Amino acid sequence: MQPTTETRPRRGFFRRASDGFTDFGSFTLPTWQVSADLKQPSWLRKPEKFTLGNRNMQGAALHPQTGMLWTHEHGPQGGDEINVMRSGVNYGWPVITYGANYGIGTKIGEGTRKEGMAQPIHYWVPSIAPSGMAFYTGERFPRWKGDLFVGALRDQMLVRLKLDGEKVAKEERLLKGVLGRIRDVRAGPDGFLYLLTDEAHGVLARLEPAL
Ligand SMILES: [Ca+2]
Repeated sequence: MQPTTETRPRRGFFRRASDGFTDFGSFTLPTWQVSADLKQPSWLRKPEKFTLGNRNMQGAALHPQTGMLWTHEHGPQGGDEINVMRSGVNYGWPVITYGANYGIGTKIGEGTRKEGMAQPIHYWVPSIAPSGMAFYTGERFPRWKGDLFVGALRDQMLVRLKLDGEKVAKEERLLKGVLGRIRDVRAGPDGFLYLLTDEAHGVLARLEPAL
């Protein structure tokens, strides 16, 4: 199976993100980072392979307290997800998903749940097209401390997720349609949030608290 040579990316073209057999949709580490005593299921035939069943990651950030790698990925038509990466875990694609086939909306795989495959800690139906991801640990927005921020392309907004451990306790949608397609979000060392838009005349915006 050969990866496509299509050079103009567009949502929905890359249908074979993972088929469970090739390296598409797996998350790999350089071999020097892999501990020899990691308990790995049989599908991890290659020592550098860390996870399976990831579809199309568009954002990642390390949790400021736990150090765990949090990621999000685009679903097909619905089913964008947030996951926490753990060695040896199968995150489901293309066997389970909350999305559907593009255009026709028919079912993909076997449904939304299966034993031995991880559920996302959060998902969006319909898709918001998440892009960029940052934990906020600054002092400028005291009520946002510890929250996870995710940009959105399709829905042109900034999503604030209030967390309770590895659960999403609350979702707030900010700046909808104000700046455009938000490609990246970062928390600056100055405590402000910075947003990058994906537009012909894109902007780098600094989010400051109102006085
Ligand atoms: Ca999944």
